Amino acid sequence: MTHEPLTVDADRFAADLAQLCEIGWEGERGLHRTAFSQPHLQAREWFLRRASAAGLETRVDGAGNHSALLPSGEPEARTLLLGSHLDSVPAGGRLDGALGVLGALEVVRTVKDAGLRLPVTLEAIDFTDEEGTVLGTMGSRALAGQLTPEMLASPRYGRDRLLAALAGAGLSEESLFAARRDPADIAGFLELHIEQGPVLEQAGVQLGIVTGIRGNASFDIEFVGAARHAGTTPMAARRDAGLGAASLILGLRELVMRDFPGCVANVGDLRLEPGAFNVVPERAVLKLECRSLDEDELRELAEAVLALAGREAERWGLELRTEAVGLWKPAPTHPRAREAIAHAARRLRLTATEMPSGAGHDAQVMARITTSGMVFVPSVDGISHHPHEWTSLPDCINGTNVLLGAAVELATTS
Ligand code: HGY
Ligand code: MN
Ligand code: MN
Repeated sequence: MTHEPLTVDADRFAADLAQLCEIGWEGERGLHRTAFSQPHLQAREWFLRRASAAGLETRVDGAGNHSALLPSGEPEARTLLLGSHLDSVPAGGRLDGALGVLGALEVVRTVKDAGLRLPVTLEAIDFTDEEGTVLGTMGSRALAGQLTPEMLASPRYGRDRLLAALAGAGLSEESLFAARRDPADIAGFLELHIEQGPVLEQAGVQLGIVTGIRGNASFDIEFVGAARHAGTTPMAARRDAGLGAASLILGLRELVMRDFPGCVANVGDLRLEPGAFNVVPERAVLKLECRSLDEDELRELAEAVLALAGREAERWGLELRTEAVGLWKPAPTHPRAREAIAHAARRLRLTATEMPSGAGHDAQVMARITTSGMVFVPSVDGISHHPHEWTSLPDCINGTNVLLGAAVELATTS
């Protein structure tokens, strides 16, 4: 007689998901739950309250990572971590990260309710500042011992913002480094996440088994020309920083599509100074990132991008300043984690396909220190980092049940 696999409490999960989605939600303006903002802190407190209500232990570490724990009865038991992040991008969507944190909590609660005794401590974790509005994968890099003083010296949005955010949360650079865990104590890491792209929906497949996670190299780029009167200065006599920015953005798209077809690049922020109708821009400041699944290719892509910026600066008679402000290496997931996810999907008679992740995740950090895997569920119209980001409730529950099955398998076979 085949046993039906253990499944989560769908009603409890749905009720909690509805509550969590409201914290920081501003309707058509989207979700505003950036790291260390009031809504973010409210969501974290909500998570701890729900964990306590389920009779779980709770903990906050020196990186502000919030955890709900179900200790194993066994001495010397290692910890199987399940989780994601509750912080969002500005004007983001309601499920990016949040689904993985709630899914992890629901798995731990379900194991506890079922009286399942596992040889590992189960820990549902909400990592601090995955999205990088302060540092980027701050909590997971701290836990994994992947943070260095150099990384804290020049974060993507500046050191002042980092120090202010840490101080406001009662954290410090010292407490970040103290949050490091010994990898020998960790049995593995699993993350449930929305796909944030169109692949699963277009293929009509219920789940994605993530094979690898793209790396990301981020740069501050600055073109410097000369401010002049926009009415009196002849067009040919200008050193217009805006021309450097515009030609880099257009050239970037051409470069990637021609020479790096498996990669992506983006300029997500552009500022012209002094920023007046009637002044030729003296400075153009761009926030640029580029991504690849392969570490060597990411390095080559970054070099090609900076060389392009240099050529455009020369073309328009501009000075160029560049600063590397973030590097997240690509990471493959672990075959044992992929296998556990595939088994769980099969037991639940759900369709699944292996696929890479274009987005970055805490799992790419955890993959450096432990057996790590990711479960994707479809995104409606492939939309993410946008108020219309959504995944159906049945798909969210499917993903959480697969997370449960994979966690139990990893826990009992690691
Ligand atoms: O940027 C990313 O890929 C992720 O959403 N932090
Ligand atoms: Mn995410
Ligand atoms: Mn995101």
